[in-house]
Amino acid sequence: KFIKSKDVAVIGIPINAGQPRQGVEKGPAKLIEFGLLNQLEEMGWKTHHTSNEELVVKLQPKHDPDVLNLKQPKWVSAVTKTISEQVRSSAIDGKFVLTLGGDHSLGLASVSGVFAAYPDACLIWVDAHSDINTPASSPSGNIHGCPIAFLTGIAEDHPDFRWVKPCLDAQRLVYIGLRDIDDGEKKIIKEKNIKAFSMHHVDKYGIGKVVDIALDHVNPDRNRPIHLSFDVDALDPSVAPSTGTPVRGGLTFREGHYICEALAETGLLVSADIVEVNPDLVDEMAAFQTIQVGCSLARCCLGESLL
Ligand code: 6HN
Ligand code: MN
Ligand code: MN
Ligand code: MN
Repeated sequence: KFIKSKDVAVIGIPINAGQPRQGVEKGPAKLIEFGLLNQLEEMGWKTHHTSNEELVVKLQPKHDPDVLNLKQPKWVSAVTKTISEQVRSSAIDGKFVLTLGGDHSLGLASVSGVFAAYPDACLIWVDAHSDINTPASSPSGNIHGCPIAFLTGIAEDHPDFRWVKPCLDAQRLVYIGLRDIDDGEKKIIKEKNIKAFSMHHVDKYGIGKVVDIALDHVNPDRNRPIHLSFDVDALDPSVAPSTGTPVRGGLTFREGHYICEALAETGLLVSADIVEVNPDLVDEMAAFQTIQVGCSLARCCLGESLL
């Protein structure tokens, strides 16, 4: 009921500055090259694609030293701030917003944009990692491990990220797929009482129940818009090998797809991110497999499995 027409804004965010590995900036173009837009058109969606290739290159500052432990903060900030506006205006237009990554620092763009359009939205973060490090707690300084800390207002003041509004209430967030959490993150998740389903919970309850309980928590009356942020490293590395921070023991192919299908089925899903596809990693077969999975997750978000 939030998405009124079958229009989808497909927004590439070809950024790698939130982490150290080259290649993840090629993810969006590879997903498109594989045929994602045609696939969505065949499902009856009108696609509106923005690659942002030139924009991301143009926004790279000449000098981008670490600030308060964070790496390349000016580039990440400029890209995510600019693209959050694209996300916001597409969402306000009533379009479904599909962002393609790129590293997960782009959550700053997608979540800020979606929540500016839908302040009552909730967020489902599917990931091996919780991406809730603050500048001070981050062991790596990589900003893809920090977006949630800024979006919830938990992060310490940082000069490059003052534009990020603390739009996300910790109780409107739920994690699925966690299995590699830093000590500082564990403390934050406990303190803020954030609902988190690790792989242990997926094993114990099954994915069907996990999604039900997750929705009961963030969306008890099933009346809030939903944003899904899907990091492909939530999937087992045997399913999505070409990603920068793989962790074994992840979601199966079906468990990952089930999440997307179940959220599409609610009719409340307004936007989704498919992130951390790095076609330069492992080998060509692995990259092909990962791109293929990325496309099929995106199609499921847009209702492929619905009758
Ligand atoms: N991701 N927790 C680690 C860090 O560096 O902060 C890993 C983050 C991974 C982020 O996969 O989007
Ligand atoms: Mn992530
Ligand atoms: Mn991750
Ligand atoms: Mn780790």
